[in-house]
Amino acid sequence: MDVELFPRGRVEVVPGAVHLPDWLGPGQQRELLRACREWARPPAGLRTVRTPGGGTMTARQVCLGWHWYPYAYARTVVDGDGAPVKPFPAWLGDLGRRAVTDTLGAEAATAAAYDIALINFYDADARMGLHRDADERADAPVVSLSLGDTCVFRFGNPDTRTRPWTDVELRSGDLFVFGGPSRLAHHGVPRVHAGTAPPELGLTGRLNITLRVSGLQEPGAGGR
Ligand SMILES: O=C(O)CCC(=O)C(=O)O
Repeated sequence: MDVELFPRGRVEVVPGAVHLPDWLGPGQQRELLRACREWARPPAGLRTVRTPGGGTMTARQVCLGWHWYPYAYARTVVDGDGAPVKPFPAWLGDLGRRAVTDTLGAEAATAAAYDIALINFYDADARMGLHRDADERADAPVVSLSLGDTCVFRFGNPDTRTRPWTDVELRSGDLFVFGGPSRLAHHGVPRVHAGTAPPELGLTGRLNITLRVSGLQEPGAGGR
């Protein structure tokens, strides 16, 4: 039997940033994984993101609602197959608002009309450098759901890419929400612990589903 020495509970890492372990049960994780597998299919499926400097991100990505590319949003996969981005389903928006209610409270969830999902797939060698989610035009909290392998999620501060930061272990089913004074905090994934996914989930690697409110109206809008 797998029993924690210290049970994991809700932690407010810094004001506005909350980690809620085991928020998704095994059945919900399986449902979300099934949806991710559908979304990953072409057209507008899982792709390698190229950065303006000529590099590539090691986490591969698929988007819903608005297509993110460095560093703006579009309605089509402008840096890939050119297909229209897949729609953002209403049920995912409901899930996002529930996540905010359960972490930051009902008031924080009222204006949270989620319309973007970024789904990141990490194999054992994938990472994500410290960055800010700053291409949106809305200040609603960012909702982050984890499936599969455990990772180290580094949560820093809005001002610099350096310390202070907190390293949080995100496991399959965990929820992390950041809003308010933490909405523009730097964050990233320095490490994935390969082979730690719950075997019954049937996923090799890690999936992260990040929900955001765009605040965008026009195709091609946004960007830094
Ligand atoms: O994979 C994660 O937990 C973080 C993803 C992320 O930072 C992003 O999509 O901007």
